Amino acid sequence: MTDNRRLASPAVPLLLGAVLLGAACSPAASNAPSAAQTDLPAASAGALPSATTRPTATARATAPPDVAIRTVLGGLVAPIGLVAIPGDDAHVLVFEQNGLITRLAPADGTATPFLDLRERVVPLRADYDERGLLGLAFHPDFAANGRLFVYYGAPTRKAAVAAQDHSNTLSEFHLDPSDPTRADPASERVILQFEQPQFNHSGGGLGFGPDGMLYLGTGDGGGQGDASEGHSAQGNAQDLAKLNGKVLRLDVDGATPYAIPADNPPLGKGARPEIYAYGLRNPWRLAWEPSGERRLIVSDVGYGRFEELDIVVSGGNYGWRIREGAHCLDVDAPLADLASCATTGADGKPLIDPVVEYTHRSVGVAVVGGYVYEGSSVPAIRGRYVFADFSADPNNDLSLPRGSLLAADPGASDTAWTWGRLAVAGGPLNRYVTGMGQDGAGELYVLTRTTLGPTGTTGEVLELVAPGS
Ligand SMILES: [Ca+2]
Repeated sequence: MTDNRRLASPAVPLLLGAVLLGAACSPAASNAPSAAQTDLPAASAGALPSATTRPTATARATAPPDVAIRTVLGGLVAPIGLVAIPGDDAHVLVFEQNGLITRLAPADGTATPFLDLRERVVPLRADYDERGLLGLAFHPDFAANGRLFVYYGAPTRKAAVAAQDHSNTLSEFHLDPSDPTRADPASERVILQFEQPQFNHSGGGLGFGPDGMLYLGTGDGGGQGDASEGHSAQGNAQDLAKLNGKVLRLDVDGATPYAIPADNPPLGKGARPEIYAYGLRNPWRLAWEPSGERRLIVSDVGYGRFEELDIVVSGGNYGWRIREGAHCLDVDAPLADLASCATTGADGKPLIDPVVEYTHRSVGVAVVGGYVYEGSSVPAIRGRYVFADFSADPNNDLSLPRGSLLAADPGASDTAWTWGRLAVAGGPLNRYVTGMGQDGAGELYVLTRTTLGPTGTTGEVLELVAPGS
């Protein structure tokens, strides 16, 4: 069954029973939810399904709170990211899925318009959508050159072609020389565009690495199982001729609009040279460790059962759609436990398992990558990688917001990290969590809303603070 057919079915409350960042395509959330859930083996329905998953014992609803939240800004539509402005520790940019970018002083909540891309972003569906403005990153020399980059879904350039939903667009803007508190909306320069067959799984992780290169996480193109119309026979994520389902690495200083870094991995004849890593489904967020090895941590949203964090290295194959998390996957029977599957991709290279994975039954349906905490206001989480999940969907019901905060302990090993829930003062968040943010001092923020779709005015910027503060 194609995603389009499923989307067209009036009998399936897909947009409330399904969802974000690809969890919408879960077969458990569409065709036979009850059977799918009850068919899950006990080992998979619990919290500890695999050797790569070692939750800590810190996380029970009754535990003392690890963190508290402070509302910094409300009344937004769909905030999904917050990034520190280089050279200006007093301000951050908050970006929303609908294309609005706001300059915010977290200390007092002062917010002013920075850039409005609403007319350039593909029109969003109010009930549920994964398109829109998905990523924002400052050039490493932003304080001197005023350059910043955004990744968004624009109306497709190929309207006459079947299975083209929108054009994934990476663009550069620069500050307005007459008002450096804003970007110049006329300064857009498109760096890269590529087509996306479906409305979901556009990725969105965007950032400059310690090496000065620009990294972009791209989704597999959407639909279900990386096997819908417009997807390659082996899936887009395993097709090195496509940009979908990858982490790309570009040198935006070496040429116009970009150069291929000389040390991008050699991936063979026909491979797109922008590809840094592949076999990803929907790499929604990415960030580097702030010190030490500076490993690249990518959150890859799963299909029907498993959410994952990956340490992404040059030339790595992260398994999708041969595997989901550390588990074999049959896209035609995605809830089945396969005894075995390929351990390498078509190129013979090994598939790399996640450092953290969790089940939909144990936590939630879509992992939201965060940051290693290096701030000072919450000593209890210092050094931990703080991340989130969009929402739990007990009984395939996503109509209530049930986002979670999580934290992992980056270890020396790239094979298994301990992790657990963060207990929030006052109880559950009761919000959908759509993104994490980090200011110039390393303090962390959570971007939320209480509507499933990108509509309304329930969007909030929450700061993580110490309990009792
Ligand atoms: Ca994977």
